[in-house]
Amino acid sequence: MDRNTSIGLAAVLLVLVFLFLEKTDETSAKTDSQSAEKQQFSSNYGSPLIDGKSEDPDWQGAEWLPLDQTWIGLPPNPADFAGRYKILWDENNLYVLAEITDDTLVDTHPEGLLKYWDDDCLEIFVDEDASGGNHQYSYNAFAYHIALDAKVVDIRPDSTFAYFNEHCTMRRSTTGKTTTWEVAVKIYDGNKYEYGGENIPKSLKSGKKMGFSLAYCDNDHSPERENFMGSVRVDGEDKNRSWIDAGIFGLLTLQ
Ligand SMILES: [Ca+2]
Ligand SMILES: [Ca+2]
Ligand SMILES: [Ca+2]
Ligand SMILES: [Ca+2]
Repeated sequence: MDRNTSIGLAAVLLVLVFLFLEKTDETSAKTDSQSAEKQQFSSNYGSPLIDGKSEDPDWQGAEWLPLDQTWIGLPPNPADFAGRYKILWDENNLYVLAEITDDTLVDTHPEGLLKYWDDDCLEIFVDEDASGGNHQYSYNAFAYHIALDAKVVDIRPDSTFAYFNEHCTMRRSTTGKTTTWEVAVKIYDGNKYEYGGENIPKSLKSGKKMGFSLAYCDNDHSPERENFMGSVRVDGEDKNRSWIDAGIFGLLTLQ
């Protein structure tokens, strides 16, 4: 190889390195701007007893967060719907305590897999690796619809509705028009999840980040749900997108 060929090869190599670095920069900048847009939440460590009651000392130390974003319908008056929630975590579960004021509790479709979103239900969105992206027919993220009878439903990759009862344990108690929903959520690696397979929930650690949102479907005897209220702001005309797009979930940090 003569001197000119060597210089030529070195120049080509240098250009390739530059192109690679530029590409890497673009990719990381894109990831940064996406995560910067996510609404940030944090959760304390604690292990409440799942009994539908909020008296646990660990809940007392957690702050209330608003469940006040209208995703479907007009903003409801406080007698029709008002909601707030708390989050805790320990090694085994994420815990959600939701205090929901709802004038009428309805379960119009007692068959759990039939139009479950048109009955009153709590909905917990979890994206274990905070990847964002489409999760409509995949386990990239889960959208757990928890019915009044504690059955848990989401959509499988073959687009059928299915029970995920072992993922969420829920107990609730109702006083007057206010219902306390207390839920333990097991966190699964959606990239490896197999329906009916031997799936081992993840062990959680301080500092972990997950995509997380909460919502409530409120129906009071209408053919379809009247309101869908969520925990995060959703930009744009169509705000009912969390069941498809994990990119609009909040970003939760376990403290
Ligand atoms: Ca409790
Ligand atoms: Ca209502
Ligand atoms: Ca994911
Ligand atoms: Ca209702």
